[in-house]
Amino acid sequence: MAGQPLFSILNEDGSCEEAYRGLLTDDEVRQALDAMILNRILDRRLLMLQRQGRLAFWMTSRGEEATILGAAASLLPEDPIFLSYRELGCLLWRRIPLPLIFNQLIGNNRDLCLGRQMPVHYCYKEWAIPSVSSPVGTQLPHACGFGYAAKMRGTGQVALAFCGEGTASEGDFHTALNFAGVFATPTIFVIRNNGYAISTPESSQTAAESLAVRAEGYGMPGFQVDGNDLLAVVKVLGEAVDRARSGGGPTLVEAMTYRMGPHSTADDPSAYRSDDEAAEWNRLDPYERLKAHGIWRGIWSNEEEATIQASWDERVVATLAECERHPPPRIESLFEGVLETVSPQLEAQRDAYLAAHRRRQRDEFEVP
Ligand SMILES: Cc1ncc(C[n+]2csc(CCOP(=O)(O)OP(=O)(O)O)c2C)c(N)n1
Repeated sequence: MAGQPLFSILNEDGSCEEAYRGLLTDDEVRQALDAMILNRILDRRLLMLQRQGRLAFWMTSRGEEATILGAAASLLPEDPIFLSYRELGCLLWRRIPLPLIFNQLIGNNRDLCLGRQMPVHYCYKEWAIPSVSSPVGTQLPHACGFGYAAKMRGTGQVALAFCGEGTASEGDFHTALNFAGVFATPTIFVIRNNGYAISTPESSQTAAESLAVRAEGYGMPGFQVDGNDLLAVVKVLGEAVDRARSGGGPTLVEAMTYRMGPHSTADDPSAYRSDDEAAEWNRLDPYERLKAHGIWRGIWSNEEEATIQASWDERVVATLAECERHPPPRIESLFEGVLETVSPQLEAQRDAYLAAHRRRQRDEFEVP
């Protein structure tokens, strides 16, 4: 319960109590390690791509993978995940094909949303990933509403929403948790407490002993968990999912973790935090802890890690090159796919815009 010591399962040497071993199968531990490796390769490569001017924007998730993957692993494929923006790992856990992810980031003509959203504003209906929305916190009432609808329709689905500890200070957080508590919706709220909201430290977000204690005021269970311990996250979220699916209502989980990289490609963390602090969290690196666990289980090795790394590296480079070859969406698509019937006013605006666009293109290519 909220207020109690942080719940962890993994010991320093990667071992765990026998009772917890079954939380994940050997295959699931391997899948999580594989996803973490890919997540880190993407974090590094996409950051470089942005620096080279080939990508507009990227947001890192290095250090937070256990929280993100642990949440995804606790759900069924049909349970929607309302992302904030930093949860690439959920897409990897659900095995959304890499080209679909890259097409979104690039905003090319194969992007399912045709470049209408910023990079990392994912939307994959087929994988139960509703659209990411830029104003932080809006995903929380969305998840609550989805849970309410699922309850009324009896679909058995559970909705999970992520937010950062900074977003927990938004009004939408209160709206969503209060509604979810009152109507006992099958919704799980996961706060990724990664220490910072861009440069604002977590200490500026609350005077209470934790964010998890807020759950009591909303009439729901609240838990703090070691967010860098995949097994601990799976244990706490697995119980929350079972409770929600069996009619027990919502849960608030505060996962204590650390953003090891910058907030986004427009941030320099050395301006607001010390190297010593980052080094301390390096010791708790969620990948290293899960790797130690895999070795302890006898299902993972350094050789296997190197082979998987090399194979993903190669696939990522080739897939990126392929996706960069696709042109931007047709300019006309700006006016398509939103309204079933286009009004005469919009038609006139479209025609004027396209005529201006053609004129601009002609001027650009005309030799003076
Ligand atoms: C309503 C609103 N206010 C401000 C912003 C600008 N903004 C984008 S991300 C961010 C920080 C959010 O921090 P946190 O919730 O802790 O999540 P984290 O980025 O650490 O994952 C801010 C202030 C925004 N997108 N929406």
